[in-house]
Amino acid sequence: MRLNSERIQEQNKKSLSDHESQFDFLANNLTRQDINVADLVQQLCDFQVAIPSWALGAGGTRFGRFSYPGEPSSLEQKLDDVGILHALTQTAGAISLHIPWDIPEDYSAIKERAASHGLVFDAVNSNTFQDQKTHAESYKYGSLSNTEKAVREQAIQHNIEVIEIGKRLGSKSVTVWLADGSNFPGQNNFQTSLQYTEDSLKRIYSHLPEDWKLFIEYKPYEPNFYSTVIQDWGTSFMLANACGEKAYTLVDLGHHLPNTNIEQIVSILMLKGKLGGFHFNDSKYGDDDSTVGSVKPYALFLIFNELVYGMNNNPQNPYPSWMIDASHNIKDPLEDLMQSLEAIQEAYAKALLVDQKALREAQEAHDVVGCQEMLQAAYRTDIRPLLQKTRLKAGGALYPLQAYRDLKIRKTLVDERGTESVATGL
Ligand code: LRH
Ligand code: MN
Ligand code: MN
Repeated sequence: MRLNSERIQEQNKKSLSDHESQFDFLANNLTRQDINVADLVQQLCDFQVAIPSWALGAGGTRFGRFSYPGEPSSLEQKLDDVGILHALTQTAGAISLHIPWDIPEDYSAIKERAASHGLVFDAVNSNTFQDQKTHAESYKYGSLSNTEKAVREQAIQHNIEVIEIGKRLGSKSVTVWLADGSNFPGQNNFQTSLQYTEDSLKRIYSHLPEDWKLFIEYKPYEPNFYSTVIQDWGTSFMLANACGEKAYTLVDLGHHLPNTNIEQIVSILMLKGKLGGFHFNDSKYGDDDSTVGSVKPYALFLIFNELVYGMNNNPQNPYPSWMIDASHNIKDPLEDLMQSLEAIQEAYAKALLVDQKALREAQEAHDVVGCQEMLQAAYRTDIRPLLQKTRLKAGGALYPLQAYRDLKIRKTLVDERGTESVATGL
């Protein structure tokens, strides 16, 4: 399925004049506040978010899975789906693969296909939370932390293979998320589990190419419900420090206990130069993997406010790698991803409106009300015309979701792939 730019431009024509008047109104307001609108548009154009290969099909839970018609059933088709998202939004210029869910067969064909959509390969993700038919050992009692050397060794080798796959694709980072932990008190020795994990991660780290990064993801619970070895940012940070300067903490928004102050975590990690990557999603309860910004949009804005501050003030922290890590049980995955992309861009754009210097001064003057007003004024600004302008400039759709529906893209995918195709992944 190819979505050429002529079709998108044709679609844009319908709403161009509406867009122009809304944009002019906003741009005038922002200019009056001494905000450089052209700079804003450029910063938004440069902001690209990776799409995980496992988010293109319907997710499901342990209670059931409802497939979505026209799901991509091969890596090629997944690339085509991300290509559609990127063509419409111009902000999804990368794909992140989970191994072994999406192992390329013909590397040059896959790379060509990605390039034809303007996509690059973001972090590769290892999987030591599911047993593989080709593997002798089981991860039932853990992987990198397992008390059995043979299991740890298998998990280490898998991660090394994932790095090798990533090298062939042009990825520059590997993300390790461990399900390791325990389900019952007394099941594991906490210290031994952590020590084995550290030793195993160091082995993986020693295979990392010079210009690569190792991202260590944390999560408090699930699938284990008593303890998780890498339960929080502190544990991930400790392990990243133990591995070395190419190892970083990865923050997944869904991997926190309710009400955790994620913006503060982001800020401290950036101060210490250790925020490597980000997985966006939203949740009401835990790792719900809901559409970004659907439940707590203000919290997302506050997180972006810290990210923008860190990107401006913390040269010790590399530019973070951005990815959506959401799943969709009932929605069209592509529509859901477009909603997530829009929410991310919206939060980023609003955070860019905050006058960091004025905020700093108000903080130092202990003007508590003033500080809050500044944040809320930025948050309450309807910046959607700015996002439309950014997409228009980059060749995307003014209204991606509307264009997707009007152009009947899902129908075309179903006609091509059938209603029975099933995507791999969670
Ligand atoms: C774990 C996680 C991690 C996995 C992905 C499938 O909950 O967020 O990033 O790799 O889900
Ligand atoms: Mn994640
Ligand atoms: Mn998760």
